[in-house]
Formats: sequence, C-alpha cells, structure tokens
Amino acid sequence: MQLRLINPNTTAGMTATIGEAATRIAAPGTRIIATQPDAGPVSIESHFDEAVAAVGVQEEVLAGEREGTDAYIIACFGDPGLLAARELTRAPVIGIAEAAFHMASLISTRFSVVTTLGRTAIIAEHLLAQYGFAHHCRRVRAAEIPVLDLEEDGDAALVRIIDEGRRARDEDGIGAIVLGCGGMADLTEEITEAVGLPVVEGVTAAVKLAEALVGLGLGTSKHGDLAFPRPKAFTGRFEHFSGLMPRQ
Ligand code: 5HY
Repeated sequence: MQLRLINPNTTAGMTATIGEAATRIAAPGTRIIATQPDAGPVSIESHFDEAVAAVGVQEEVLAGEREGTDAYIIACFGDPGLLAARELTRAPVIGIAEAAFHMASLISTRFSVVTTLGRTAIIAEHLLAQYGFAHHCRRVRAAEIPVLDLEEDGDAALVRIIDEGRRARDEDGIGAIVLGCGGMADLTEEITEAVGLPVVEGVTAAVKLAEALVGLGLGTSKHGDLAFPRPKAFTGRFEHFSGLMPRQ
C-alpha cells in the first residue's frame, strides 16, 4: 500500500524526521511518501497557522489522488483540515491526534497529553471533546517549547518533555502519555525509558491504523457529510481548485 504522510508545516527537516519514524514502524509492503505543502507556516503553533496549513493539506491530498494513494496521514497534532481532506478521497485519512487518542484509550483508562506550547493546548482539548475522548484525558500539559526547537535544539527540548512527562506520571493518576506534536515522532523510546509509562506517539499510531483500515478494505465513506464536494468554480489564488475537484 502507498501511504501519503503529510507534514502540514513546511519545515523539510521535520518532514524527514516524521517520515523516518513512520518508515521504521511500517509493515513490509507499506510505502511511505513523506510530503509537505509548497506554501504555509514553518511550524503550526496557533489557530491562524492551522487555518493556513489546512489549505496546504487539501492540495497534498489532491496531489495524492493523482498518484494512486491508498491512505493519508495528517502529521500535525491539531489534525488541521482533517474532515475537509476526507471529503476529497475514498481512501482513509487519519490525523495523528485522533490516532493517538484511540491507541491510548486502548491501553489505559486515563492518559495525559504532553504538547509543545501552552497556547496550543486548547486545540488538543477541542479535539478531545470533538472525538469523544475528553473523559479519558486527565490533562493537556505543555513543555513550553516552540515546535522548531525539536529540530534546532532537540536535547534541551527532550529534557523539558521528559520533565513534563514525569510530572504527569506523578500528579495526574494516568496509565499512559500521548506525545502532542508530530515533531516528537523520533523521541518515543527515550521518553518511554525516562518516564517509565507507555508513551503513545501519533505518527506511528496513525501508520498502524492506516494499515489496519486498508487491510480491512475500509475507506472514507462517501455517504453523508464526507461525500465529494460539489464541483464549483473557485476564484483568485484558489482558482486551481476549480478543476481539481475529484470525480464523484
Ligand atoms: C505539530 N505543530 O504537530 C503541531 C504541534 C503543536 O507544526 N506540528 C506543528 O504544537 O500543535
């Protein structure tokens, strides 16, 4: 199967980190295509960043449809543009936050999330409520590290994530920790070792869920709200969407 792994920010180093982590965990026969939009924020740390990145995600899915993609992963913990992306394809589209919440709820009754900046914690809290996992999650904690520190100052960032993970272990009454950023995809083993709790990382969780769905022959339903968008004209810089709408 061909799995298109979309890093919604435009930092090539982070796309590579995410791609390597996915390739390490993928089953034989699963081909990982790690991509990022041509245009957009170098990191996603706010609602505005998410809104702009969500358009890039759609363009990556439409590109994937031209290349016979079997499943898509949106590798940003805000799952930007997830439902819109599902409208564009029959293939499964999985957000790393949703994937991590599902996996964590299968191995623990309570988990906490450790994300990057406090200001993005609300985005994870909104997704927990939207996906129906709010009662499983004790806290969304922030290591207070800018996303690109994971690329540029990895060691210091790792120390802060481990410290916050240990606080969650000691204070939240949880059985597992969810890593709240795609850029943490290569840190799972070290954090598990240091904190001593099961650590669920979204990119690798999403790869396994995508393989399971494709293996079951299940894809995005085209009945109801995730049906293909009705073809229409788009204007200005979005004119290119006019001709791109997938055939029904
Ligand atoms: C992510 N931002 O996974 C989110 C993490 C966050 O650029 N990739 C990003 O802090 O919301």
